[in-house]
Amino acid sequence: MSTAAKSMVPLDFQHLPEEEMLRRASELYAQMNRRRTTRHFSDRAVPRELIENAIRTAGTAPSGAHQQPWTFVAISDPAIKRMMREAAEEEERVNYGGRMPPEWLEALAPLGTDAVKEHITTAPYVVVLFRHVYGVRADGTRRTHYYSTESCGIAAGLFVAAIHQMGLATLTHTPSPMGFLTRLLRRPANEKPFLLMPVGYPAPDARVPDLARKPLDEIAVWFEAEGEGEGGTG
Ligand code: IYR
Repeated sequence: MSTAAKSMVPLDFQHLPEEEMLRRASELYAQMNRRRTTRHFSDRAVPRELIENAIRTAGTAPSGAHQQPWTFVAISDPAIKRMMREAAEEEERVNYGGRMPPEWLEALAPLGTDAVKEHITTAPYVVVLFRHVYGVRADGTRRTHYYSTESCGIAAGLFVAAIHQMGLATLTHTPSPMGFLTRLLRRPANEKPFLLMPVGYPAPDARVPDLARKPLDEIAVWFEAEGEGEGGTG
C-alpha cells in the first residue's frame, strides 16, 4: 500500500451479503430506469432543503486530485430566471435558425425541442453547474485543475440521480454558447458554465418522447475466463 499520502484514515466500508447486494443493485436500476428527462415543469414550489441535499450528493463525486472543480448556483429568484430565459432563448433562436447544421436538427427532431425555454421560468429552481477550469490560490496565482470536465460530468450525474430519487424531475439543458450565465450569475473568470438544470415537479400533463434505452448487450462488452459470467439474469 502506498504510504506517500500525508494523512490516511481507515476506509469506512459496509460489507453486505451478496443477496442484499443484488437486491439493492436491481432496485436502483429499476428506480433509475424510471427517470425521464422532461421539458414540461409545474411551478409548484420545492423546499430549498431538497435542492441543498441534491447539491450535497453531487458534491460527493470523485474529482481529479480531489480538486472538486464545481460550483452549483441555485436560482429561484423569478427576475433572474426571466433574464436567464431571455438570454438562453436569444442564443437558441440563432442555433435553431441555422447555427446548428441540418444533421444536428435532424437528430433533435424526435425530442421535440425548439428555441422556447419555458422550463427556465416555470421550474421553481434552476441549478447551473459551473466548472472550475483552473483554481485560484489565496495569493491569486492559478492552480492547474485535472480532469475537471470528467469530474463535473460525474457530479452532474449524481445530481440528476439525487433529484430523481427524491421524487423531482430535471432536464440537462446546455444553452449554447453559455457565456451569458457567467455574466448574469456574476461568476469569476475561472468558472465556465457546464450545465443548466431546471428542477421541479413535472407538469401534470408533462409529455416525453417515446424513447427506448439500449439493452445491456448493446452497451457492455465482457472479457472473461471460460465458464464465467453465466449467473447473470440478463
Ligand atoms: N442546446 C439546444 C439544442 C439541443 C441539443 C442537444 I445535443 C439536445 O439533446 C437537446 C437540445 C437546446 O437546448 O434546445
